[in-house]
Amino acid sequence: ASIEELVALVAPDMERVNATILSRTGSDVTMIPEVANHLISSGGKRLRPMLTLAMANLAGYAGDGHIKLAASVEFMHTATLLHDDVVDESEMRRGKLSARMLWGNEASVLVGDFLLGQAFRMMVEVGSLRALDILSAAAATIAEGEVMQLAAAKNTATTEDEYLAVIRGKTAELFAAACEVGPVIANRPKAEQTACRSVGMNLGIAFQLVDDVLDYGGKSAKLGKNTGDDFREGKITLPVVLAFRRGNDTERAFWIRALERGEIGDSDLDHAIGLMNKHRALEDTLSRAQHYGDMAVDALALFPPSPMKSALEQVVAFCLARSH
Ligand code: 2DE
Ligand code: MG
Ligand code: MG
Ligand code: MG
Ligand code: MG
Repeated sequence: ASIEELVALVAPDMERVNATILSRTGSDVTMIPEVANHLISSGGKRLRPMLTLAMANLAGYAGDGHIKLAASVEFMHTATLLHDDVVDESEMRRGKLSARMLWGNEASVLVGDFLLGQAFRMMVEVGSLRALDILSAAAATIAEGEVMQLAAAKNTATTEDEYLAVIRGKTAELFAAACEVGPVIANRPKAEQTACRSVGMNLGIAFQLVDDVLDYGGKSAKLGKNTGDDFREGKITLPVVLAFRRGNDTERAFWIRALERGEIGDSDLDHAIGLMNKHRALEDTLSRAQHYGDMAVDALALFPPSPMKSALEQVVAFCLARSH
């Protein structure tokens, strides 16, 4: 499982997207390109803009609009990461110090705002009011998901459904919108729009489920960000929901002390991982991720076999295989 097939298929388009990204991070205010490029040139996979390009191609789109929409999607994603590391107080991102550690929280938030503004300008230039509608709604939904997460933080009574609503908003919605705008600018029938949206939504849910597993079960060096962040922040992710639900009274007391009261000692992360292993919480989170990955592949069934379609199936497999 790899993203290489997709990378190869979209390479000519992606070169244009990268050039667009570079020119639109430009500003006489030199701190803006400095901060923006720190993150944008740090070896991200460009997964979301690749999805926009792939779906436009699957939909038979022949124009230029997908380039600026893909760049917009990457700008929106970069803005969310700049803001996310402030909200999460994260120190590492993509193997480097996060922007907030180098330039501060203020600069991170403000450069994120700049990128968001530039993203919307590019969408307007493309001139598809429907694409603008989908991506602007996504921006609102992402923020909604983050606020929902804030409200659920440190609450061990959070349910699996509440957690799912959070990750649909904060992560899956951008995947969904990135995919949906492809058939939209190609003026394809509603069924194709729905199918592409569903590919993105289900892939996005799977992606975040895997991310949440890796925060406990991954290796920092490989991830390029610190593991254990979610635990230290008292974030209630699905591995926690499952381990808490399946735990005895002593174990629940541990989760409440650590996550609700934030009383965390040196060995507590290891203890948390031990409890997750005991209750198969990481494994079962990954089974759920596999289920959403399967649904993403199912949603591709509408399209006839093609190299692009099989490349997208590989991408789904890749996102799930990140976990081991
Ligand atoms: C990733 O979750 C979620 C990202 C969404 C962040 C969105 C914010 C609202 P994670 P990692 C902060 C800003 C909205 C805009 C600019 C439209 O698990 O593990 O924290 O990579 O991700 O830190
Ligand atoms: Mg984060
Ligand atoms: Mg976050
Ligand atoms: Mg995470
Ligand atoms: Mg995090």
